[in-house]
Amino acid sequence: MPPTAAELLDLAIRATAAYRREDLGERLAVARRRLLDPEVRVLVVGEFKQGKSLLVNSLVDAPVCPVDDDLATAVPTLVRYAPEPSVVLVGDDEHQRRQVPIDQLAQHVSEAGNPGNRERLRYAEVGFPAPCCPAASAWSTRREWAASTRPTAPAPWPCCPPPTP
Ligand SMILES: Nc1nc2c(ncn2[C@@H]2O[C@H](COP(=O)(O)OP(=O)(O)OP(=O)(O)O)[C@@H](O)[C@H]2O)c(=O)[nH]1
Ligand SMILES: [Mg+2]
Repeated sequence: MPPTAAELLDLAIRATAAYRREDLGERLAVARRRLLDPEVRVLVVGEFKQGKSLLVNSLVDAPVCPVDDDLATAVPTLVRYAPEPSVVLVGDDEHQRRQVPIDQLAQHVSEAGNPGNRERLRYAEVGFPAPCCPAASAWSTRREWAASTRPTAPAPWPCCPPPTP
């Protein structure tokens, strides 16, 4: 049986160690983690005020990202499935995590409440029981957002039915 992609990466990682190329080994380790991650991310990239947040909200059928026709988003928002709604602010260091009430999200991720990201947040993580896709998660940033679903997620999403033939 031919080796799997993960086995080939393991072999390459061992080779980088043997040839003292730890720099390449780290990149291969990242590739291996991505390969084995069951989540799929879909990125949507756009300039300011192009409707990214409204699109994310429509997909998860909930107002999880602040929509505004004037002030821009200051901090990326990660939206992922959780049994109960929750908001966690993540600081410069991934371990700096602070839970806040969900109705305070907008003031931390918008230029109005957090101008120039003076709170130095890396991102805000929103947990939400998305009714249209129980295993969905989505990224919303100033310039991009990504939705990801695990392979076991039910499909299609009721809010995005497939085109009829
Ligand atoms: N007419 C129309 N307006 C839209 C549409 N999508 C978004 N808008 C409006 O455009 C404005 C900006 O929408 P947002 O979703 O906040 O845009 P954004 O890209 O997330 O903005 P930033 O995160 O600040 O960059 C809001 O007033 C929305 O109501 C659309 O499809 N049609
Ligand atoms: Mg936005």
